[in-house]
Amino acid sequence: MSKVRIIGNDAADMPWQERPAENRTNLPLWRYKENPIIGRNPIDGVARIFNSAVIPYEGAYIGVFRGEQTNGISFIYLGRSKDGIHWDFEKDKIRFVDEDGNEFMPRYAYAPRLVKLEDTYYIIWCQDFYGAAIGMAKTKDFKTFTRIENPFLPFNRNAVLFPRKVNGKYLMLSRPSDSGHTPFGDIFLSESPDLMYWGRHRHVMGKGSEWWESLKIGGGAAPIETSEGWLLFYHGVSGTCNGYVYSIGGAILDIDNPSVVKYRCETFLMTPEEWYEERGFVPNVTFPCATIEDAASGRIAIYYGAADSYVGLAFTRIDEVVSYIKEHSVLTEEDTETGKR
Ligand code: BMA
Repeated sequence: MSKVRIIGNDAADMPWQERPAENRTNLPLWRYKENPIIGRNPIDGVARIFNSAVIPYEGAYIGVFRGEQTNGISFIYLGRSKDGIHWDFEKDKIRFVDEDGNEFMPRYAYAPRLVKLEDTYYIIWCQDFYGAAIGMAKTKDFKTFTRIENPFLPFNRNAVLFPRKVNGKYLMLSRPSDSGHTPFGDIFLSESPDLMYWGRHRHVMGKGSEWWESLKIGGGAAPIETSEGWLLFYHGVSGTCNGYVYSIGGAILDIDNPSVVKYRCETFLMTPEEWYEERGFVPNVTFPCATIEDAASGRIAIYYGAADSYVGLAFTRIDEVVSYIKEHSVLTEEDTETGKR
């Protein structure tokens, strides 16, 4: 029984491997030995799948995958899996419709997140809205995907919806940005009474003073509710002379006021090291987009995009990752204030 409780469902048959005995670091995450779980050219006309999100569904797993087509444009593809590791993809990209049922496709769509809220599944991604912005759709059956209003003005990326209302409001993390390869960026929180009107924006956390996250940060997987607060896996970016490096960071947000950071780990939890993270379309990227967790055992599986070319899996246990984050936590005033100016 874990000391820190995950408040959520059980997923006894989730993908899992124990920490290898020959683990090289004291970091609390370890990789799946057979990574990457999705290789190149996974679908006809799709060169690479990466930065994707999965969720338990009807006794198996379902996911929304960023597929970069052979013309270089990304869209979202649906995948199904019995074990969360081996995936079958639909051949065609997800066809979104508007509220009247007419086809309403984005011009491109990337880095999707997938969150179950009440009895509905929401997909949140980055798309063109006269510049890079957030797109959103809902589905109950993974057959009809209905787009809902874009939550934010351009430019914004990396939106992550909370899996339940807090204080009666829907909450979303996002990273206001520019339209290019944004060389700045903090994580903000916005709330909504109806998933249509978003406001009461708060600053959650800024880029770090530590070098691995000194350029920008952005939300990763949907926050996991725990007895210590909301556990957030996010990405932190370092701007080197040879390009950006994306590592995975960890923070714990206050359960009732998530714009307040309780603990923030000063080291990364994982950084590009393996060939499939260091070498690819965009080298040196580990980009977390989803987790599957088992409340009963405290096990967590993290799905991350690797080098904009592959999907990788990493594992941790709730006690291990929370104690590591707490032991290495360094907070600034910007982290601990409510984020209203
Ligand atoms: C960001 C997004 C991510 C991508 C990263 C590195 O701006 O496009 O999906 O992994 O850049 O290329």
